[in-house]
Amino acid sequence: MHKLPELSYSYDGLEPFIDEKTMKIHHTKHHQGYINKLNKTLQGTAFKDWELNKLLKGLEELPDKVKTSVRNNGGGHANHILFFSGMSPSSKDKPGGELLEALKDNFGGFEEFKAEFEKVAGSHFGSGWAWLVKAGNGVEVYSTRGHDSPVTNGYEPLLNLDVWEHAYYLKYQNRRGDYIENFWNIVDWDKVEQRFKKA
Ligand code: MN3
Repeated sequence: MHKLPELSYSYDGLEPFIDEKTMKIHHTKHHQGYINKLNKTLQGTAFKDWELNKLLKGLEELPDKVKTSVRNNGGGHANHILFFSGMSPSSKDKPGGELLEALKDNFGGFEEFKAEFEKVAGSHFGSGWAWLVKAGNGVEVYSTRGHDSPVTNGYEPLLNLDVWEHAYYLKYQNRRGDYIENFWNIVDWDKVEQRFKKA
């Protein structure tokens, strides 16, 4: 059985950048909803004890009757774990160490990386996610549709931003750009650095 992880901060912890009501609904209704549907799909199958990463890595080999649900609900579960745990009320302005070096190598600098991430997140059509991933020896920025996970494509996710409307509509309505810009205030760069080291 897959379970909803608790947040390491309170629902109002990311105010004023993400509002309490959005966080509460996002965590207890949307994220929990994906978990409920995933568990229902896996119930009584050979995959019920598989870890999330194993399911997503092996997605294409899964039988059709579970594949679509694992893509959408397993992906939804994994992406929200990464998203919620990648934010913090007390975050630093920018990463350091090897991650900063990788961003410089790939994008020319931290500001250039941010501009690229904002462009990808802002121009993604419809529901999906913007990503910073480790790909081979470098890092890459791109977006996925629905809840598609970079893990399925062999990438290690480092940072993601939910650009489904449920992630920002109550506070920002159609102003996705403002939501994206404010995201930088709450990125937990210590966490992202740790993910980079482990990847
Ligand atoms: Mn979401």
